[in-house]
Amino acid sequence: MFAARPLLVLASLAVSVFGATYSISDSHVGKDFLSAFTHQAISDPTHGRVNYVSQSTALANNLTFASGDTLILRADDTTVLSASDAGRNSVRLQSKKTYTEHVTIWNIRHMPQGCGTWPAVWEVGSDWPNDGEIDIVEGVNDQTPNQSTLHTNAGCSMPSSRTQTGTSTGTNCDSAATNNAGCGVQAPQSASYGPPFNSAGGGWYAMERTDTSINVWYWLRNAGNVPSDVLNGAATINTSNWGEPFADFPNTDCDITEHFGAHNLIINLTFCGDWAGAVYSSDGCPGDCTTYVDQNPSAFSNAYFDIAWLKIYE
Ligand SMILES: *[C@@H]1O[C@H](CO)[C@@H](O)[C@H](O)[C@H]1NC(C)=O
Ligand SMILES: *[C@@H]1O[C@H](CO)[C@@H](O)[C@H](O)[C@H]1NC(C)=O
Ligand SMILES: *[C@@H]1O[C@H](CO)[C@@H](O)[C@H](O)[C@H]1NC(C)=O
Ligand SMILES: CC(=O)N[C@H]1CO[C@H](CO)[C@@H](O)[C@@H]1O
Repeated sequence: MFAARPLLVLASLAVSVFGATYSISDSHVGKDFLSAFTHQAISDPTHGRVNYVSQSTALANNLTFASGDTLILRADDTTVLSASDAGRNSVRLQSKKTYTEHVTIWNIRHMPQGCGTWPAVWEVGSDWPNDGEIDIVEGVNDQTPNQSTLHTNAGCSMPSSRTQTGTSTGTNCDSAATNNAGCGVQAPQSASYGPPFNSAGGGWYAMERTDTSINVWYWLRNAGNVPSDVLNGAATINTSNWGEPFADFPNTDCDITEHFGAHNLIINLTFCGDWAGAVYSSDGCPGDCTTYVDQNPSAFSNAYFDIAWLKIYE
């Protein structure tokens, strides 16, 4: 206990030392997402009960809707599926550009909710896990682990004491050694995810990746402390003024340049699978996950993202 104090003081100094200013490099709103991102009609490596569709199919079925300052990404909520179908139609978008050191700010009005849902906003390289993975927003079955996680190859871990408002779920980021759990941090407020996030009108998620640290923040829509550069999506931002992140991943025992390569930005919505399916019953959801997803399309009427904008700074 005694030793923890000076460590905390040092760590909080480190946040302001590592904060930096950035200029905007990409700004996406409404229809911009259709040209900046690719819809990937691929099979889900995490075995979800999902059928990712192409952009033309998504637009034709209104699963992807882009207009004005709105991007809606949703799952089909009308079709009853049979066991032989591939899964519930949904979308997975991946940015065409890749980024190394950068900041992203996602202005999200609504995220998918419902039993069986597993939405994620995240970043990953072409060679997993050697290029690393940064999960910015992720959760399952409306539970609010409101979690951010790193997944890497061997040799990347987080110190037990860090300057963050969230709670660590594990310090070893090595996917192979942790049964793919990685090193996660849970946000301090339940409203950071799922139904309570949506009731609050959503908010902003921001991630800063430098060669020395990865930090994640969120601010709910009506929070009194939203930094003005985040609120306004300013052309230049200064992360030094953003306060303590909820998740702080320093390079103390993890060489970030070695474990993280160039990343694409990804938004996806899957169902059941390795995480949502495994904890479906213990999360209080009815029956069996695959059957529920197949037979209850109307249960997914709120399984959608509504994104106001995305800005990327370098
Ligand atoms: C969707 O996102 C989850 C969470 O990051 C990921 O584990 C899963 O592999 C993704 N599925 C696809 C097909 O991208
Ligand atoms: C498509 O979705 C948008 C957003 O939810 C909605 O406003 C619009 O009416 C839908 N279009 C059709 C043809 O259903
Ligand atoms: C960024 O903010 C920090 C902390 O308020 C301040 O010291 C620094 O001068 C700012 N940087 C710029 C370029 O404005
Ligand atoms: C509902 C809820 O609050 N979920 C979790 C959000 O994260 C914190 C940990 O930081 C958990 O204690 C909560 O249970």
